[in-house]
Amino acid sequence: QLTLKERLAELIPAEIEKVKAIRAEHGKKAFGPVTVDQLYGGMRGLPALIWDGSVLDPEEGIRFRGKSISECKELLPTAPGGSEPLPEGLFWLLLTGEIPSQEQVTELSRDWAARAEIPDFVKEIIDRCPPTLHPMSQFSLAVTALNHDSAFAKAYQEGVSKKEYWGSTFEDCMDLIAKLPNIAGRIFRNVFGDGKLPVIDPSKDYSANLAALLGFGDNEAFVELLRLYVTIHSDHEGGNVSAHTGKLVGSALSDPFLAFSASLNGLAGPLHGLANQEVLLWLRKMQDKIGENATDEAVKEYVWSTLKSGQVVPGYGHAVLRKTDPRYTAQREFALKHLPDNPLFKLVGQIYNIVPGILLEAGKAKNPWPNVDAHSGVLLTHYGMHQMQFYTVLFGVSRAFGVASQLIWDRALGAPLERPKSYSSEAIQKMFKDR
Ligand code: CMX
Repeated sequence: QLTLKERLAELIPAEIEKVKAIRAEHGKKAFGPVTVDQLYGGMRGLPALIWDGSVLDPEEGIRFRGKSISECKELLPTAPGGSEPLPEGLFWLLLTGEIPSQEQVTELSRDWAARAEIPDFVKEIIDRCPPTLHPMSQFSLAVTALNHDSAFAKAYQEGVSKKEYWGSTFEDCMDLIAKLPNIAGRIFRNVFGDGKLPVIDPSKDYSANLAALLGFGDNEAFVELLRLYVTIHSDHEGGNVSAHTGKLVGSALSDPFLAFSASLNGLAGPLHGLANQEVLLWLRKMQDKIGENATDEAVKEYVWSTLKSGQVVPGYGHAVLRKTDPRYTAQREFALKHLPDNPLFKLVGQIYNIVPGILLEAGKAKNPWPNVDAHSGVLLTHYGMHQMQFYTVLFGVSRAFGVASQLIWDRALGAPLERPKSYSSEAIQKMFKDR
């Protein structure tokens, strides 16, 4: 059985030829006009990036290397006795487009466990953070500091040839993913607990170790939740803020630690990954105001009051999606199986029946349906993880899988420095003066 790196080494030459052929045949073809509105409007719909791991269809949602979430749940290896896909398998799929064997996935778990230890000075950086510093800021600091031991940065300084970039990038990406549970666990325990951490168990899978580091290792349902959670949050094509930021920073040949910490800073924004924290805060505030088991009328009034005070309804809407996010649906299915009677889950279901109608009536949001963040906090809190400021860190652990996969391919394919053209408003006025 080949290791992931050996399989990649086999795949890369053919992929380089494929890209050459695409460019030779289609390189000068246009996608269509670019409008001035797209420049002012956050570049919605602007074709601008290559991203191989996943593609997002507005109606259907995400596909990882062509596979829907349901297909991934069916095809990817699971843990013994478990039924959720192992993120190890998803990473293999993102990188190679292939479904790995159980043995290959177990080997990845072992490899990541062996790389999981973080340097003492990184531990110290985390330990010195005041508990009032948001966990995402601590996370980003720690990931940035991992660049101290970057294999890519070292190889580059030693004058490695461009053709060899991907090998050390691969090593850095494996180290990055492997070290995230220890970083996340340390932040969690420092901010919310007594700072004491168990050690990684090399016989366990990634999510089981992550759960143990967070203090939930004995709860098999929570471990299963993390397997699903890390799998579905991993990648959402290339244009979202965290993915694109990682690719952009990586294009300057900043190493994967620097590139991914930049991703994390984008993920920490409330319109992106922080929305999972915001959703739970909003639900709790709603419960405080209108009580548990509130009527539909009371919920409607609360949603309208959110909109009327100029705030967004967190967990709803999307820049690309135009239907319910299948990542929301996957989490709903998990809840129906494991926590059907949880009151907060019931509230989430009640809101699902109410918010889209209100957003449509309000008439602004292009997509009135829920996104991934509308559901995740409810699941975590059900198992006793009530620390909502931590939720986006879990999103970040998962997002590393998608960003890392693309960074490896970008170096393998020799992706150039990103440098799109910007314009001033004055330049645009001049350009279209007589048109
Ligand atoms: N509540 C209230 N208003 C909303 C809304 C929502 N959930 N979603 C969109 N709108 C508003 C926008 O703020 C915008 O208003 P203005 O014209 O006043 O600026 C208008 O509707 C049009 O926006 P859009 O084109 O439909 O959406 P965008 O592509 O600009 O933004 C997103 C997408 C996700 C930022 C937006 O839907 C939003 O703010 N949602 C709530 C926050 C959230 O859940 N984010 C998480 C997304 C998933 C993730 O990345 O993790």
